[in-house]
Amino acid sequence: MVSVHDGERDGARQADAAYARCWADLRRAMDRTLGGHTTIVDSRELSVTRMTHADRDSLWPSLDTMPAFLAERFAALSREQAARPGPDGSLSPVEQCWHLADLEREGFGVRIRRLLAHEDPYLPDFDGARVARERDYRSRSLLVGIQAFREARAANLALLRSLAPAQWTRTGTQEGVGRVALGDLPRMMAEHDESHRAEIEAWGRSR
Ligand code: NI
Repeated sequence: MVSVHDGERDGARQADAAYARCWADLRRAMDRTLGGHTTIVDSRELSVTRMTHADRDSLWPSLDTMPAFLAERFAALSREQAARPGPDGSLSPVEQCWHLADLEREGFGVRIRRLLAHEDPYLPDFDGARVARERDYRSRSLLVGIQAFREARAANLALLRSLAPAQWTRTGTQEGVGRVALGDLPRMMAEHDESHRAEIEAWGRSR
């Protein structure tokens, strides 16, 4: 398993640390996912999802409502307020929205499509800290970021809901994680949402 991920190599900037915390949350979520819903079936640590349809169905409501959660918490902010960092160097509101939007498109969206289109694809890491540095999220529009996330999330969920049962067990290898099945993706998305919901709740309490 790989530990160097998502800005952990250069923790000098607070934003990097914030994205690294996000990664640590996701890593723990993956450990829970692999522990609770998958099995090691050979030396390559092939994991096969055991989530039931009921398990997955229980995740759709929170996955569906994450864009509305962002809009409800952030929509009334001025541009200056949206760019102000959260408590303890956590992400500003506009960074939260664009991080979620870009991860949804370039992380989860790309992984879902590669798992469907290819046999045992390699799934590159999405380096949230590097992407954030390169794209200067704080200079962007918060509302455009929420809309980008809303569209990407809706497209991913529509695709996931359209899958035939046999497709959920398609597998690939994700950089920094290992073997993942398509059926793991909804839970990974939900756990990632949850870590950001918690940060946004903390941001709300600190105001
Ligand atoms: Ni994150």
